[in-house]
Amino acid sequence: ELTYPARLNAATELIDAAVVRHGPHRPALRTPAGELWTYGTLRTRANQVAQVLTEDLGLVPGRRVLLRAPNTPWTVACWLGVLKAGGVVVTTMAALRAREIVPIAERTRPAVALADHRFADEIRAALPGLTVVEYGGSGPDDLVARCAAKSGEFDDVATAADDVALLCPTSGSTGIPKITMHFHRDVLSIDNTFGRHLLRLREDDLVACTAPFAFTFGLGMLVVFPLRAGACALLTEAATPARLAALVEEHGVTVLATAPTAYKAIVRGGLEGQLSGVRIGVSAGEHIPLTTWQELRDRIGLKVVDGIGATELLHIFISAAGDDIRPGATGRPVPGYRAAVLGLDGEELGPGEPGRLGVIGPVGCRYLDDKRQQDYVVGGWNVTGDIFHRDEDGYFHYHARSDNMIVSSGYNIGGPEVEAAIDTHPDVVESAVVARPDPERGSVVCAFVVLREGVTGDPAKAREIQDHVKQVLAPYKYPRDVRFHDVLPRNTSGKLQRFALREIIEA
Ligand code: 3SK
Repeated sequence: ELTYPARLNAATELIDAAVVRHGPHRPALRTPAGELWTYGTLRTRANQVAQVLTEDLGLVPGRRVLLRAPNTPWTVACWLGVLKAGGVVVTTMAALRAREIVPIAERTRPAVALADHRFADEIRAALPGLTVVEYGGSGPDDLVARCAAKSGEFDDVATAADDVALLCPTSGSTGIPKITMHFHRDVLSIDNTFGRHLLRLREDDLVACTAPFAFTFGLGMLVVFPLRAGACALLTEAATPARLAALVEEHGVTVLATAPTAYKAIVRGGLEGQLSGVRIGVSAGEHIPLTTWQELRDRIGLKVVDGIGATELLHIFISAAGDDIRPGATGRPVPGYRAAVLGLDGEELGPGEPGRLGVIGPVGCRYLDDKRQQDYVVGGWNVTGDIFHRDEDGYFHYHARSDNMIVSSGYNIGGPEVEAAIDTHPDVVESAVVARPDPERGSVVCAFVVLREGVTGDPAKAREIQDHVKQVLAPYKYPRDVRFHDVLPRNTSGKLQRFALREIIEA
């Protein structure tokens, strides 16, 4: 049982406590360009951000701050600074486009946005009326310049352990974002469970992770776990698998966390030798194929720690590490969590029977004002939408996703959201999107498109539609496979028959 004091500020525990425990001079954050922030520097800058927010921008505890930026040291300072000020961080993927940010902002109603200078104009145009403070640019109002004028001394707001700290949007299968809420104690819980029992970082570790902070896999791997251990994070902005492998070797990364797609590409490219200094490899976002796992073990002795997590539960809740790994299985419930395979009526199924995964633990799903809460939390279980079976020894084995969510390279892509984007193309009459199995990415988005009469469905038109989707949605959501049909299969009530589309793909 994990217990926390009634008054708890996650940022105080993450950075101020770390400075006391590990000293101000230890490296906390590094970048491939050679930037180095010590624990002392990070604390000062996080305090300065909190000062700007409260003294200049009038932020009061409980108000929300939209954070829009790639993984940079200043983004970490902003994230900690908002929590120190008692604010609530609204995390957004840098890859999202204006039309995806607007519904998130409408739901979360931020008081202010902190944005990397490369994203500031887009957000100003999308959300007129919102105060946007940018950083990393050169203007006199830049957050970095404002921080330089502050003392760096700040008394963190004494938030309650169950005050909301984070609002993390997750796209859901409908494309209408669900906003998950997480408390200050939840931030520490992920370290007290997965971090402490499975990951076990050391002070001398250098951690790299390709996931953005807005994907809570990245937040845990690059911010929460390293700061709790006194370790250092190497912050890389989007990197190809080849670049990632080179960075790992060049910088002496000892802990690597990425999606199976990257591990697969590294193995396929024969680059795994560059990972030979990695003592822990973590894989999440989707299930790592057994062949990739075995190749890494056989070629470089790396036994990758697979894990399943969810934004709703903040981080990983089933996993295995070291000698506990059973190749092919995801693992067992992380200490602190219980898991079960549930039948259609919510009954617990026995070994070998596939069903819906249910999880209970210190972090649970709390959607902000959303009736879909009742679909996720059923009979006390968090029902994640994944199909698993449990074996006789209590290891959980992954089967598939149960909804219309397409998981591609670890990204969750809501089919209807992509369809809505395709349908805004002037030549498109209607479209339907399904997952097409893919050896590299797990699945890719496959779109069946009906064009206006007289328009030819050729490769050029397919590319045009792909480009169109990339303009209106985060580019990773675009359909990699576009097929043209005269009509879409529908039943007599007019309902789309997706299974018929899947049959076409399989044929
Ligand atoms: O969505 C996931 O798969 C995930 C994995 C690890 C940590 C957090 C998340 C959301």
